[in-house]
Amino acid sequence: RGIYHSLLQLGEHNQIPTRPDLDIASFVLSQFPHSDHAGSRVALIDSVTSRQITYAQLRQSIKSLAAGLYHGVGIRKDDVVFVLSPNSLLYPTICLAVLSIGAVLTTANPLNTASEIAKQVLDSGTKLAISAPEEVHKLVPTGVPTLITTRSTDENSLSVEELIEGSDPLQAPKVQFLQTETAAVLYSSGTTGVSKGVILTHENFISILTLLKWTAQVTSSEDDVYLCFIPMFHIYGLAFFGLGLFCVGATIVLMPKFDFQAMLDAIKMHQVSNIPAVPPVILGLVKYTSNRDLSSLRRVTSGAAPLSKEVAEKFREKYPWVELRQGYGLTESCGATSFFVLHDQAKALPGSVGQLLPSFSAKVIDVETGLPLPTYREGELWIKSPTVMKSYLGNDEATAATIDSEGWLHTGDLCYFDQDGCLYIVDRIKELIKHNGYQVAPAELEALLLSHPKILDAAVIPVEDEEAGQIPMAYVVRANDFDLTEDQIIQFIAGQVAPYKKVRKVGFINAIPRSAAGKILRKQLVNQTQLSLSK
Ligand code: 4UW
Repeated sequence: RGIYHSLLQLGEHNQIPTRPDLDIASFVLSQFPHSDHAGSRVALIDSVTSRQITYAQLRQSIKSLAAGLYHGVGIRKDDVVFVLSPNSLLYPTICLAVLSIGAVLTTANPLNTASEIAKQVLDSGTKLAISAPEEVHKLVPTGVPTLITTRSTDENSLSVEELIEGSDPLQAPKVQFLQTETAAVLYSSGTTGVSKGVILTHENFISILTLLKWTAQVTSSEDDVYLCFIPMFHIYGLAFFGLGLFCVGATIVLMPKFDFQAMLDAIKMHQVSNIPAVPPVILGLVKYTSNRDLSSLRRVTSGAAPLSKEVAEKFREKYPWVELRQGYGLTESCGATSFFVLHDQAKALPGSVGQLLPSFSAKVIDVETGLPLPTYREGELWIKSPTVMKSYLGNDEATAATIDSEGWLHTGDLCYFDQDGCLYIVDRIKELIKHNGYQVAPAELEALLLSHPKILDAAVIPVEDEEAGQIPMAYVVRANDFDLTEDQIIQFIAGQVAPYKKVRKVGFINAIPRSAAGKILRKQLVNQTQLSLSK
């Protein structure tokens, strides 16, 4: 009672494999196109250089790198490998090679600062880093052994490329491990506090990729050409482009970094038909491209942050030949939780993020009473599925606050279901701020603000922004020195965090509103801000 079960069914041939010793890399490789002809199918195309990699080459480079990491570098099962790179043709090879030897993948935004990276290196227990050459300087202070991705002029640093070329794919080790073991540690702030390591197992990934493969099969066509600008360090990009789409033999055009004009060019040049995207890109397409030829486009997905009903409707008016669907997911659920399979339904319900994927159950919990709610009533979304993370790394308290004793993951999102099992995300109860789909943890910015000698107290809240979704705004209580300005505070934070985390607005206040238990009353600040901005 009070439980919503997925109304979708995986076909007989698409069940989630349960063999205990199956690992994610073997699973993905077993799904590659097999016959000689299929092996020449293109897996990846670099949008800038037009360099291509076939499935046969991808398999070969994964095996070679696995052999090189094992025999050459000495990486073993459970060793943590930190990948710091923008999207590149090598990224999927690195992920799959690391996973295939039972090592643990951890990833970060290459825009992160040296101190943010040092924290993650320490927290994850990184043994080896693999870095794009231009980011290596950020890893130097950590003292962690580092491989660069591509060859440089520096003769001392070994590159992944050289390791692949110099290793024998037949020497790839056969490491045995269980589905229940850790595959990756991705970072998310969850419902509260600073970034935490989300432990995702091989089982979590095998489950999500089975679902992704199934949704791709039922909603796309075999010859779809996908465009990738979603970063692979984030679960959305990792699940789709680092691992999942290889299970349907897709061709992926890869952009090293997002640029709107370059995206339009890539769509035209490579006849892109399918784009997993984020709301600011959908908005961009609505606003900016009147004469561009986007006739090849067939399917666009929006996820990672809310897409307004109005923008969805305008997109459909402007591009009536494109199917637009929303999906919803979390790092803690290893990717997608809901999606629209039927496009007619997505079109009729532009505010919904779709139906629960197969194998998911959910509850909608009244925030006041803790009781489960029926359809159309708003409450916190709790979910259960084989994709739900094992725990937060080294943080029992945060784990217990997020996954309860019955295995329900408390998402911190406010939602309701309609009578057809379509899910609507209406607000975020958790602290998390999303800027262009990227996570910003208020607690992290508050700690930095409090380190300023002239700041007594601080709170960071989201402010709605048409382009970026949300921007972080700081409320600051100044020590008696009132010459501290908004600009000085913005600069102080900007010097210490990745650009997407910058505080972009500052309000001065006499006291931060707090509950009796000392918790910041964020909603009160958000309402107060909305009121003053609307004046
Ligand atoms: N509407 C409103 C949405 C939506 C949303 C997410 O950074 P994380 O932890 O994770 C993500 C993952 C997104 C994702 C992964 C795989 C996939 O297939 C897919 O479908 C398109 C999406 O964003 O942030 C999780 C938080 O982001 C918000 C929500 O608050 C959630 O808890 N969020 N998607 N469609 N809000």
